[in-house]
Amino acid sequence: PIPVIDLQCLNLDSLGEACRNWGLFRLVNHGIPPALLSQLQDHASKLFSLSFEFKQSLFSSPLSYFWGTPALTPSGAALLRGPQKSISWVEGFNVPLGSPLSQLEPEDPVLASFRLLLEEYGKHLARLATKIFEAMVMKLSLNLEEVKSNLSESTGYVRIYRYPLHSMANSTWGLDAHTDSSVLSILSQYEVGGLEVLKDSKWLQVKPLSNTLLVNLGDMMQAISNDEYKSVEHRVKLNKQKERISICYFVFPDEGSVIRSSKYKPFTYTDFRARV
Ligand code: AKG
Repeated sequence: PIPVIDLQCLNLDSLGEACRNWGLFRLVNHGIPPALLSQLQDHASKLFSLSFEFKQSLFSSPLSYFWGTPALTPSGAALLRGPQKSISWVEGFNVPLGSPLSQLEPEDPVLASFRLLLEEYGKHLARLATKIFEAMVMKLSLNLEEVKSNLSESTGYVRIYRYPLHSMANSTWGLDAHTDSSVLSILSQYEVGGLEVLKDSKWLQVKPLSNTLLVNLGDMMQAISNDEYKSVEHRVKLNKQKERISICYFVFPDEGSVIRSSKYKPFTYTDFRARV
């Protein structure tokens, strides 16, 4: 079973084991109100149900819209593994948390309430990311001050996905196998499953559990840990009956900041992006 980490009584040994052996874990007692998670889900569904033209018109707003590929932002892996495979059936929004969401059209009621929820959610995510990252660094016996200066919660971003239902769900991918280039990714998935992770060369389903978040380590964390921790390969299957909505928060350092690890040459976030 996928490891479970309780944030209220954080056990560093269990955390280290999950990071080494799995590269992901379920997070419980994270302190995010269940109502906030379900409201976000409802609002995301409403946002996706708006017209394509409207969604496209948000392209250059802080909620940049994509369809088919999350191309505006780094999609993974590069320093450690080279270019990633392609991705397919998905639409979504990228929301950089550091950007002024207040620029969103205030007269649109769906956007107005979505913005408030995202701002609230963003604060929780920044809190979780900091706590989890610090615990990982402590477990790795790295110098927190040195590594921490690389991280900035405001440079993380949220990506909201909708995977449409698809009659050929077995042969069509929402997201093809990939790793994340982030330090950490914190995923909120709802009732509809589809996420799979690679463990010991086998694909395992990661069923959604209520009020449980999923944390997966990205390539940057693998590099920071000198490969002790693992950036886990994952993919998303489509569903024949139901569409799937998920919300993922990617933790990234400031663009110019240099990440040092003894195994790799010093690298920057931009190095990771450049190779995608
Ligand atoms: C990613 O954002 O890297 C994902 O794999 C998303 C996973 C999901 O939607 O459950």
